[in-house]
Amino acid sequence: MFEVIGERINTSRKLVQAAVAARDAAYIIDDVKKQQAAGANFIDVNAGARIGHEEEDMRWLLDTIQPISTVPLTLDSPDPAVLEMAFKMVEKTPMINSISLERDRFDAMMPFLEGKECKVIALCMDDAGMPGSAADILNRARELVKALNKIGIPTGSIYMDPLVQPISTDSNKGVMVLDAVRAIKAAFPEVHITGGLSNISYGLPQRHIINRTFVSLMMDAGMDSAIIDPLDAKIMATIRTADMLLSHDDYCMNYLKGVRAGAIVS
Ligand code: THG
Repeated sequence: MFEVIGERINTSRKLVQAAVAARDAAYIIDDVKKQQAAGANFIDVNAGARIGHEEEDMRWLLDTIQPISTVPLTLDSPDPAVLEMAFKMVEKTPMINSISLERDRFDAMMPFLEGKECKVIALCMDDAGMPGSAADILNRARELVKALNKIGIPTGSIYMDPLVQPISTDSNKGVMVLDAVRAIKAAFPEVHITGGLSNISYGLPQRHIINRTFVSLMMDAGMDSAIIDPLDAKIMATIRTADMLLSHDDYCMNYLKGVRAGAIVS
């Protein structure tokens, strides 16, 4: 079944940043409870936006969220030291967001991840920047799987993020990432595919319809997880419906449950 990573606890969002700065625990707790009730399978926690405060903000967020979280957390930081601190704080096996092939980050993350039990989001990013073709994405995915397997992370614990890029700058960017996802799944059937989706619509009007249509295409290609806003009822309904249409919902049970709960309307 598709796994939803709830993206709302991120200090790049104005209201979350204000709540974190004011140490308003009630706001954060309410938001996490809403994401869980809406069907989030993981809660992403990103404290990166208040420069110079990331470590203390992450610590406070984890102290605040952990007592009420019913699902595991996705620890979201580019800073290996913040991830290491956060990893030590959590009780449920977390998802680490993220590792990439960028030299500094890769070299710091490898010893940290070695032998650990966790899920890992692996970005198809290296020091040359964003990937330029489907083959480029596949090559980076291969390197990441190889390196992670070597330090004891099984392929089934890897969530590959192929990096979605704006279609407004190059009309092939949709097909490029869809082809890459198919190729990664053909080479590594056990690997998960995840990522943010909203980059696809960057620079275009009416972004939600683009994001929603794109997620169903990505799911057909093999995406089985995404970092999204679970309170966006329309994208959640699209995901539940696409999951059923792609044979991931025996007897249409989840779809019917969603309809009865009022979460899926046409
Ligand atoms: N891949 C991986 N991790 C990621 C991303 C990714 N983590 C961060 C990000 N991308 C996904 N998370 C968010 C969280 C919040 C928002 C977008 C992505 C968001 N953005 C509003 C906007 O852009 O309009 C901010 C507006 C506001 O509320 O102030 O809400 O791709 N592995």
